[in-house]
Amino acid sequence: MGTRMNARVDHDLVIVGSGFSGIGMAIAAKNRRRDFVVLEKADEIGGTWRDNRYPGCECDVPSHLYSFSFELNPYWSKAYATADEIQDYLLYCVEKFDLRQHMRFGSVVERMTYDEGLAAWHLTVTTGNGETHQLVAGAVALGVGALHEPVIPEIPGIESFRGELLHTAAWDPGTTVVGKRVGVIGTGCSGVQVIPPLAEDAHSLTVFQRTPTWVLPKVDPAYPDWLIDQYEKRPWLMKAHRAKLRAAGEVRVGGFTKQPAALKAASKAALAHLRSSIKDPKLRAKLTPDYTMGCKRVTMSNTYYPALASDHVTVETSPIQDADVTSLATEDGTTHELDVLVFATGFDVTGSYRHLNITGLGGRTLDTDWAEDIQTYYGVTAPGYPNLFFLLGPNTVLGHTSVVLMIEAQIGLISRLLDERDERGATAVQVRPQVVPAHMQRLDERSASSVWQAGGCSSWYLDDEGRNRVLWPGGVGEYERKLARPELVDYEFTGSA
Ligand code: N01
Repeated sequence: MGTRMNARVDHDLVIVGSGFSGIGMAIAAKNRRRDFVVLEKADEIGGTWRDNRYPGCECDVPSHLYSFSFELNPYWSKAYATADEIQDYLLYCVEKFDLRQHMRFGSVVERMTYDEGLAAWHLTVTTGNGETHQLVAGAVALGVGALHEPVIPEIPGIESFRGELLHTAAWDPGTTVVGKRVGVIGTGCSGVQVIPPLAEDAHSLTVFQRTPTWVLPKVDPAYPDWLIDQYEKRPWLMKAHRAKLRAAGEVRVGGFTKQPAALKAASKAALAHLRSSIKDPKLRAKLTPDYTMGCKRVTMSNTYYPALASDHVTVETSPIQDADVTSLATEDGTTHELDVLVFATGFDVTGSYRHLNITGLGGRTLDTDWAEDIQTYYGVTAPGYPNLFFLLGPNTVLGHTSVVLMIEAQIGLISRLLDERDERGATAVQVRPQVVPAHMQRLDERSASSVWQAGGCSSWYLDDEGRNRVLWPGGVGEYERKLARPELVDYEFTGSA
């Protein structure tokens, strides 16, 4: 099981979650012969790509960039992988690196409390059979996912609705909408993907749109067998392809943070896509965004607009008023009779952390600290929470390229900090509180001119005060360099093993 550094703990490292973050962290821990377990609340590995099983679910980041750099996959079937294909890739990684023996499925972390005397975390964990037990961890890495906790908007009367209610992120694969009257609330990335297949099967479909989305055409060719064959035989070719995709992502970030002409060109392409797909001027007006492209995540689809143009599909822009047993009413006085209502209404980004009830040094809680403002250092560590690490934490999500790159950089930093702690004979590592405000100020200054804050829209990227606490406002290369060569003076190493 690896080497345990601190004899007073059950495990040197506890990893929470088994999506890309948790699996990547587990591989790194295994390579370093650390003693670790992975706590997963579901009964199978995977996060986003296990839970998002709605029809049409795909990743809008190119497949060859959406994989670990150390485990490239020549077999992606097309430019943008489906959810199933990505989950299969993760399953493959778990088997290849023999991680199942470290997985504890059906394990829900209810509470985490830091014990300064032990320099360790006490975790209260409930298991599938309802039993609760305690674990003591020398360090905890949280890979609980930014996009995990579904948001269901409050709609007066919704509890009386007798039809089927579904959220895109908690889809029952047995669901069929054939011949049914379906409503979809939300037109973000999930809505744009789920609407076309639902429209194909449904008797009628009503799309409740609050804000129209920017939609680019999707160039998604299938990869021919000969290419897959070449990638298998000559991995350098696949690496070259990946390098190009990565460079394109780095160019895009300039568009989001400084809004140059590139974004204008993309807006033109999206509006041309809208014009050529939607002939009815009234519908086109409804679907035309009134905010700068990139302010919300840009979507890509060749089937979304044609679905909305179908005779049996209605785009309702009047706000939802309330629900009753069989219908949703909108403020314009229309009653929409429905058999199925789908929420494509997104995620509560800090919700996953709230459920963990994290108490750090001196009894401070992450909930209270983050209710005021989310303060982290490169999204990986937070002052007052020693030996605790976030994967894909605040200000490290990307709107333009692959988050797996960020996750790998974070895994490298966490591994380095833990190694350093152990080599120094210390028991705790935490970011020095005094370096964090200046770091956050730099992020704020960079975010202020970004399209996310200045683009004239609201989105899950911004907190209640309008501050970006989700996205990294820079390039991936820059982030990787910062994490690969950390300023160790920014961290405190305390205690003695
Ligand atoms: O969620 P969202 P999502 N009444 O929050 C609407 C990733 N992702 O699941 O814009 C009416 O973006 C809301 O309206 P408005 C990706 O990073 C990736 O679609 O707030 N409508 C909006 O239209 C993405 O950014 C892929 O006015 C209500 C929608 O619901 C992130 O997940 C695929 C409402 C929510 O959009 C989240 O995307 C899918 C209400 N009360 C998702 N409340 C990839 O391909 C909310 N809305 C990688």
